[in-house]
Amino acid sequence: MRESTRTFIAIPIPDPIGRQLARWQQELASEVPGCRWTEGGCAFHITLAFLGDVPSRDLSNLCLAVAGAVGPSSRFDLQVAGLDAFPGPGRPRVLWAGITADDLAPLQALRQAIVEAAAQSGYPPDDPRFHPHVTLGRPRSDRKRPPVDLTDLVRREERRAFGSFAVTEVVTYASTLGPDGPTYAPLNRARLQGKKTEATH
Ligand code: 2AM
Repeated sequence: MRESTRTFIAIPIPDPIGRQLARWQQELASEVPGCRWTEGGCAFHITLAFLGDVPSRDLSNLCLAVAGAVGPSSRFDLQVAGLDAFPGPGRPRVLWAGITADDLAPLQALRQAIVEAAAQSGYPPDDPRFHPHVTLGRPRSDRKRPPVDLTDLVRREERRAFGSFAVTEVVTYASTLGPDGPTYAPLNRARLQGKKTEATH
């Protein structure tokens, strides 16, 4: 085992929506030449906290802390919808699908609990900002290839929606960098076990 593991914590996107996203990537491919697309399958996710290199001997404690933070949360629904890019569609470096919900508070609370658990384990996430998204691909530009302007594409696709899904688990992943991009492997799955409080009328 390596001495340290590039680690992040995320909500996996369920397969039925992942398959729709993979088909969408194929539709978009001709309009975003030179993009490195996220591999389908288990790779689609909403990153909640990127921790960077964690000493491998600390991983089991970290996973326990994450499970402790996630357990009390109740399941909630999210929807995958719309297209946008970081830092902006005019000079895109990350092309992503958006995340919406009737109420985003449960997602924010879950993320906050995980950030606190990771920090208490000694691994605070490197970025205090949180903009929930699913990365679809990373457009590449260099001296020979100027960045593509995706402003029109993003506008055209703003109403695209992929249905909602219930968030039932949070996964701690190892990310391994390779020549064809990163590959992700689940280290631990933590289930949301809180009881849903029924609305009273
Ligand atoms: P993403 O969520 O926009 O795709 C593993 O690298 C995951 O952690 C990716 O999903 C990646 O971006 C996210 N991530 C967040 N901050 C990162 C950083 N500073 N370096 C690498 N990946 C980061």
